[in-house]
Amino acid sequence: MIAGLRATTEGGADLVQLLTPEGERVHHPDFDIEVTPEELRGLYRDMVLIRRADREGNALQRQGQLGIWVPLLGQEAAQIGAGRAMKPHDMAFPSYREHGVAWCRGIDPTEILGIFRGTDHGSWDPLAARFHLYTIVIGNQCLNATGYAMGQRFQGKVGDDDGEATICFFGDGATSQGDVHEAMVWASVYDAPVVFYCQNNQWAISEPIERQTRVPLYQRASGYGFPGIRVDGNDVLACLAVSRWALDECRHGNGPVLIEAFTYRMDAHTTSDDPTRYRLSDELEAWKLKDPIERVRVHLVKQQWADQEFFDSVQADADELAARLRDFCVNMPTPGPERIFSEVYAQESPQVRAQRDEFLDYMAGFADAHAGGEH
Ligand SMILES: Cc1ncc(C[n+]2csc(CCOP(=O)(O)OP(=O)(O)O)c2C)c(N)n1
Ligand SMILES: [Mg+2]
Repeated sequence: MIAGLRATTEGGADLVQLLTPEGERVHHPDFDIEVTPEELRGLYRDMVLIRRADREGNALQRQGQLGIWVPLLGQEAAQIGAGRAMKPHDMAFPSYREHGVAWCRGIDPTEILGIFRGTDHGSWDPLAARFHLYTIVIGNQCLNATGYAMGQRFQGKVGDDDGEATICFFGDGATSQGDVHEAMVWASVYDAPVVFYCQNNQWAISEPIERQTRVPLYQRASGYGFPGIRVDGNDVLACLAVSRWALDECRHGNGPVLIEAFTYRMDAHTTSDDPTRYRLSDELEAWKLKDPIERVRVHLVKQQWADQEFFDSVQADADELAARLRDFCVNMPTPGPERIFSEVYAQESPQVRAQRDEFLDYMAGFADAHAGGEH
């Protein structure tokens, strides 16, 4: 079915917004925050840089350097707002599209490339970065996050300003998975300090939000017994404010919280997908007017919080990042196939050693043997 221009371009009366698509600052009775010009410039820079990294990832896939790419285009505010709301000791569990949150956790975008080139599962240490590895199995990370958050609670790590919180990222389609339901039940009855952060980007590959729910997703929280908030997912200030509030609730022992970041997937689901097969371009055009970066740029200019020199320097940083990513990607070594024997088990066993030796003997039988080399 091709969907028409749907009501889902509007978030409704409950939508928390602090910066309109036109770049006007508006106020909210519950979730207002003040940011300095420097902070807002920082959020702008984050969004521009991660969008640029995302576009480069897409281009690298098109040029055969990556097997697949998962674009975040359009979801920069939802991710940077939530990522920048986290304190250093908070923990995040992503799905596979959270390049912006990874950025906020200090993970260099080069570390994501191996996942989509098929050479590793992510090269960062999840505990050190306080950012778990990407999860492709839809909704599964909500169970992991809930288990982790229950541990935070049982170990007495919640209760005051220094408490810890967990945030879990998933999509609108994921809300139809049993894992997400189970996670919310467990989180609720154990008061787990977990923020369920649903990026409702209106689509689960080709399935529209109408096929996931008859009620706005944030309202489902009441069925589990915790608060649910719908935030303008294209408004980085609102995402920052609501996420900060929700994480603070959790660290003080008042979790869980559900946040529905109402946003839009501007590009294809992945580079393997062609969205023109199932959605009309007028929907995309309507969402382009709500671009998360443009409204911050307009606001910075209107407030005279940024000059041309600043915008030029961000552009130069983005160009440099893109060049660095490209350089890293085209020079990435291809690991030898024997790595499967050394990196699956923590400790070598006699059986695995024997299988490895047999495999290496076999590979050595080829004239242009590839085993053991980087090509
Ligand atoms: C358990 C499981 N079922 C199916 C898939 C295939 N799949 C990959 S992405 C996706 C859609 C997810 O949509 P949503 O949760 O809205 O997240 P989005 O991709 O829009 O960020 C599906 C069904 C999968 N990865 N895991
Ligand atoms: Mg989705």
